Amino acid sequence: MKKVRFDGLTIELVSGDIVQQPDCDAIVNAANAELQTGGGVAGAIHSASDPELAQETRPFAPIKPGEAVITSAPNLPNKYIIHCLGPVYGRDKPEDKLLKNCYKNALLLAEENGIESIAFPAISTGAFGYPKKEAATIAFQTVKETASELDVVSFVRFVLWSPADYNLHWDVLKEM
Ligand code: AR6
Repeated sequence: MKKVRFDGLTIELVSGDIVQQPDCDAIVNAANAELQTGGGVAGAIHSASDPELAQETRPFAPIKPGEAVITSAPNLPNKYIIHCLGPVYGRDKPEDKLLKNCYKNALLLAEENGIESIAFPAISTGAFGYPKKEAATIAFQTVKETASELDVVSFVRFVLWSPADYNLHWDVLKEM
């Protein structure tokens, strides 16, 4: 586990599973446009949750790349799930702006909902094919740029699936 402080925010990196972050008010889903279950993070969250989640997301769908919506977190230890649709690398353009919008919109939605602690997966870096180092740079830059707009949100965790992803993210963060 690694931690850095920035402008009143703690940014933490861990290796692990997004559905096992009981100490965070909200977890972020790397969703599909339909906000239904799928592979990777979306599959893990919908499986660990309840069919009620798919019912709660349905009225919001479809969402566009870069958008974020918030729901409750049935059967999970968190209060909220923030669902973000990342860009498909090579298809949804401009990818960097769309990925940035995901992180920014999720953080602002957290702020509006009184969320103090939030856990992100590495959005778009699985099925959507975003190169991990570039995605990590955008993720951290966006958190830093948005920090001045956040009073309530004070803790941002990145949950990286593999030790290799964790190491790559730490290399990027410490350079910044
Ligand atoms: N906890 C944390 N990270 C995870 C987990 C987990 N349980 N499982 C995978 N990862 P992805 P995307 C990592 O594919 O690229 C889905 O099918 C994974 O190694 O979940 O935004 C949806 O239905 C990768 O680094 O999200 C969408 O159609 C990162 O999380 C589509 O995939 C994101 O991988 C979204 O693709």
